[in-house]
Amino acid sequence: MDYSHDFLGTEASGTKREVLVLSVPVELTTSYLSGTAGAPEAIIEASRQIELFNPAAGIDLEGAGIATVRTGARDRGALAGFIRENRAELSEVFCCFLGGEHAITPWILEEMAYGPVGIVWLDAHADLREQYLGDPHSHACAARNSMPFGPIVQIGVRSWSRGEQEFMRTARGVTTIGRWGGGARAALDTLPPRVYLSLDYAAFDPSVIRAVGTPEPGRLSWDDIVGILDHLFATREVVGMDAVELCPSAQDAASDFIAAKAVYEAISRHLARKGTV
Ligand SMILES: [Mn+2]
Repeated sequence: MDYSHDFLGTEASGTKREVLVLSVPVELTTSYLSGTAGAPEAIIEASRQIELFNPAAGIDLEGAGIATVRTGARDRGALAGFIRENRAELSEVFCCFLGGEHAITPWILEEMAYGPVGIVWLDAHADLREQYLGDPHSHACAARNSMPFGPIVQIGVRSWSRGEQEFMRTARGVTTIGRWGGGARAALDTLPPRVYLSLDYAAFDPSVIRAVGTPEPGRLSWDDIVGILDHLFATREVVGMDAVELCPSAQDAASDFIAAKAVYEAISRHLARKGTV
């Protein structure tokens, strides 16, 4: 595995490795706006503008032990091969996978074999289709394909198909909620003590992040996402995460920066909880 210190820059590296930011430029089933294969590099580049001192999380990421790995994986086989080859090393650190499209989440869950976990799914779309345009591995099926790996709580979801509505009515193991608030908090509190976090940038209102594959108006706001991260990292052990579906646009560098900042906020909370910095 080749490391660099591009995410947040060299100042965020350290003597011990605590966090790996892994680029996974998979783009196979994009259904609307394309370009998510370029998201990892756009996020990494924008991250270098972020202040390492994080007053909101009460932590300074200077010397925090953050490294960047470019997996080069552009399909399921390549990602699975990379994880299998490096699983021992990956399981010792907090891994944040940067997509690429949302289809990667169940692949990560399968190959990382985290054991019993709950899954927190921040998204505008339910992603509960059995197949989409004939493809059962589409990003639109990613939550459905993640169900074998643990109970799922979805927050921010505001768009789904009639078929998904039928499925949600009877399905066990997935709870779908629109807004962040008391109901969502109570749902998160039903999850096992260890959770995996999947952040689809479409969860954000487009007034916050606009450059996504399928922009969907309505909340979550920035403060909602930070509130969810605060609650999650305070009450659960987050075993790993992904951040997916950014679709970088030359006219919208702000989306790249805010996407990077969301990852930074999650990593900050992980390290603050671990107490190694
Ligand atoms: Mn999604």
